Amino acid sequence: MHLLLCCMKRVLTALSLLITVTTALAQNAPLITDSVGRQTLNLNGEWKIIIDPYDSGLFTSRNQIQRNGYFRNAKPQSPSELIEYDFDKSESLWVPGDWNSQDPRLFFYEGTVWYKRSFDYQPKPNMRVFLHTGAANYMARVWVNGEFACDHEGGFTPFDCEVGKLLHPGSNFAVIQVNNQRKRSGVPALSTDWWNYGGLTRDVALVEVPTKFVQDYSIQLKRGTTDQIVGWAQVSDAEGRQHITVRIPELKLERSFDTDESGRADIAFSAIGLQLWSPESPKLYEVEIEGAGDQVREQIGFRTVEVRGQDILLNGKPVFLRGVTIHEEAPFRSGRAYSEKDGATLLSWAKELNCNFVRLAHYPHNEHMTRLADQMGMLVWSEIPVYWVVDFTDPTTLATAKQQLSEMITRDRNRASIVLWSVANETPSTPERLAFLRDLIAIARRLDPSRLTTAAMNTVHMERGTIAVDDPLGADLDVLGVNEYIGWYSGKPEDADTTKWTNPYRKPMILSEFGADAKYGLHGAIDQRFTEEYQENLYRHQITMLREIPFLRGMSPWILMDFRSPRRPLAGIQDFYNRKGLVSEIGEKKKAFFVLQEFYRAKAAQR
Ligand code: GCB
Repeated sequence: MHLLLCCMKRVLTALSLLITVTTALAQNAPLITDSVGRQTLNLNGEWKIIIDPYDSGLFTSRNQIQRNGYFRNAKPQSPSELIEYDFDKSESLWVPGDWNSQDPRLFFYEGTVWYKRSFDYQPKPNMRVFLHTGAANYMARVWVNGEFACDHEGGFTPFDCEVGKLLHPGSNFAVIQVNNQRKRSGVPALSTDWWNYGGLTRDVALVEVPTKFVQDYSIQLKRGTTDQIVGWAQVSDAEGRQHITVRIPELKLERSFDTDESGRADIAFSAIGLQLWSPESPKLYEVEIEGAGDQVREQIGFRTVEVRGQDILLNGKPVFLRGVTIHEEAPFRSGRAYSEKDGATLLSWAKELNCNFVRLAHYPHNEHMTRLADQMGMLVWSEIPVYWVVDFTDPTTLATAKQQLSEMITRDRNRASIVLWSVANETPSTPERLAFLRDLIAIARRLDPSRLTTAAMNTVHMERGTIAVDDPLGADLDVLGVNEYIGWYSGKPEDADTTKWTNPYRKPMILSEFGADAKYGLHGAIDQRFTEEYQENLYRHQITMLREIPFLRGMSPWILMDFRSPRRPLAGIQDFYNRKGLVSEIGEKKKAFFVLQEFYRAKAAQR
């Protein structure tokens, strides 16, 4: 019998209406690694907004012939011009932040909102300027001083537009159209079990760099060693050979390398006395990279991660990943989480559970989160939103997924905390999906051979009480992720006690989801759905089962905190929240929290 182990996943048939803009000609600049560590002008704060459900702001004329950003200018160019918008008299929204939780009219809104922000700027000689957007969900188009600058698809990864030539001394303005309409070819596509928060949801800033600069680099510990640092650095726009210098002042290390003609240098040197990064001791070093007159600095930790047989090795030693999944949902206020404080709250609850691992579902979280994970000592699974049913046959969907994967890796490849890149969650087992995901796995390995690849799968076989983890995708992954909802979407919690597991791939497995909804404060019998007792009982039986899975090397139950979902309308209980959290949306701990906490305490003590 072929078993879909969890909730599923209806293919929505509604087509989303997305107007494509023919004027989007400019190429996005490649991402700048560590843009937060550069000279920046912060553009967070109040932005003027216009809500535009019909996308009128894209059109210059009534018959909609030219779609070149009617709202791109801050003001009418002459008093005789017919202009039917005025940013300055409009309302405003806070950036970073989703619009849904800031304005009740926008709670369920899916469409366009135009953002405008004025700022003073004095261009500096020999400097280039990029407008960095941490994330805009889902499509964004950017104009600076009325000129088109760039566009971007994908709601959870950053983009940098080069805008130096569009800026002038004194007052300037940026206009950004953000559209969060779901679309069939998108990543994710039409249906998700999380809120489709729209807007400029992460930090926005101008980033200044010299004409040629250190665009990107990877600095890692070489697998199988404890003191060999390897990597590469790329100077932008290089014409001919350059020097790159890497320094780790605390270790009194300084090494120089020559680039090739394209500005890329391979880096390799020994760092005797290096203290390794681990969850127990998350040591970070300040690392400085200098080249082509540019200098960038950040805190980097050094550790290795690999698979040996059915084990995951951290710094050469087997590790069990005591994890929990986390959505990027803000504790206490709901809405998209974006701040360091939000991240610190979520990760400290995970620490309280005795976790050493978090699965950041189902998309790359903001940069504060992964940097905090480095500082706090939390291993991380980071994922792109190839979620449920995306259009595996559409080449534009594949291109979007590849772009998001590469932006995720480029942003975070120097984070010691990240050990797993996940390419998908609960995708149907079809030949098209396999080809699609194989492409992504190959890219992840090419861009970052130092980490492990995974995906959360839910198509496995169940025969006579035994689950075989035999999704064909398993052959391509380093670590198998499996989601199962025994006792919630199928059977009773007690069924877990007698469920056995087999693994034809002989690889390590992470139970990447299990769980049950419970409303904090709702009490009843252990078989009464939505009570804390039901959830607690389900956790107990899951633990009974997973103690016996010989190839289990980690787990990340679903989920740390209740989060908003449009698919969960049950009045008085869900009220548009998925209630599988171990804590409520305002941090109240449910009974199951303590069951997991105790299991992890004992597990940690076993080492
Ligand atoms: C799943 C999904 C997750 C859902 C969860 C649920 O399998 O991966 O996104 O939120 O189940 O609660 O149904």
